[in-house]
Amino acid sequence: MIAVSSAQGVIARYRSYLPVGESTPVITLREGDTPLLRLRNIEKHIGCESELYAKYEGLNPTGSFKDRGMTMAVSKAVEEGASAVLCASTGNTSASAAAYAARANLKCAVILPDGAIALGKLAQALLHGAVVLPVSTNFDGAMNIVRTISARYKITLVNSINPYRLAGQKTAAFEVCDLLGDAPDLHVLPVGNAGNITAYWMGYKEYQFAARSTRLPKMFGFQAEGAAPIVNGAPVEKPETIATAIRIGNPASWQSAVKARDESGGEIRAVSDAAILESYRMLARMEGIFAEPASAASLAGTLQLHADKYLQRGMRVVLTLTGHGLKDPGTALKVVPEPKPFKADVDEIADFLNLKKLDARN
Ligand code: AN7
Repeated sequence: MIAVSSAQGVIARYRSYLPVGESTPVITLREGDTPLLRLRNIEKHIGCESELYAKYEGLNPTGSFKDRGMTMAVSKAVEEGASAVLCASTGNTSASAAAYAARANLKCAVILPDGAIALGKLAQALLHGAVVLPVSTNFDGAMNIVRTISARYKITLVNSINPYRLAGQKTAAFEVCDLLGDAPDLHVLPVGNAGNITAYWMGYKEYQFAARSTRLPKMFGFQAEGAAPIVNGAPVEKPETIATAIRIGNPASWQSAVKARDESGGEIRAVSDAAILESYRMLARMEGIFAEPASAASLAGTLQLHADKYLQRGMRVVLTLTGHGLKDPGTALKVVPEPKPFKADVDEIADFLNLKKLDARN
């Protein structure tokens, strides 16, 4: 027998919780099964007595949590006989749709806000062979276009208004419960189009109903200050934030995100771009975790809760880090000093590094 990885993809792993049948083809890249990493250095640094855990979704096949939903959406599209899929995206959805469509031999078209996508995500969509249409609008405008096209033409929409997407994404909540032994006290995550907070809440409730967990977390969502429609209670016409993934002014899952917040007793708040970038650096420097800027909104939010004395001793707090930092190398290079070229001289380099000489025998 050939040894196979224990990673099997979220459909195989959580089949009984998902709307799939015997005849559903499983299109998978072995997504899910991402690590839960305790953030001990950050806990210590800020003097936090809660346990902080990062659910590092950047380790999915295309580098973001979107793969959990895309394996479902694309598998169901194939089952239903589709030949093409379509999405609007701030980047990660398009990268994931393009990859899963390639694996399923489906055509893929993506509508992107021109000039507002991190470089890695654009490269992924293009290399996987999607038809990429940069349109001079923002994400919300792109979303309106794909809603209309999919209502009028034969193409399957794989944005999170496709219910199979959220069904797949809820598996992240199952994994958190399986890894911790129960649901955490708080679950913190960035909010853009608001699908993920909706999906996690669905997952936590279903797992409790199935008696796989005994409790429910409070859901805490964080939007970027310049793109915080749910916090403001009104759509934002021109959303702005350095975290391009969550530059969204009129989220598709607005109502269900508010429901997740209210049913769980949580909150949806805003964090500044400065706080996002500070957290982005902290994760990388203090924990060795390279997450993309939007993901760092989870830590920025957690720091805000800590400053507000919300985090008590012994609480378990899970932060979803939604995407990999390599998606957006441009932002990383903007927040660090540029390295200076150095002479190829051993002694000068050793001197510069303040190194002590080994004794003569060596
Ligand atoms: C890294 O790719 O909306 O609140 O089109 O890429 O479920 O939308 C991405 C969203 C957080 C927000 N973090 O999640 C898209 C897109 C990252 C993201 C979010 C996104 P939702």
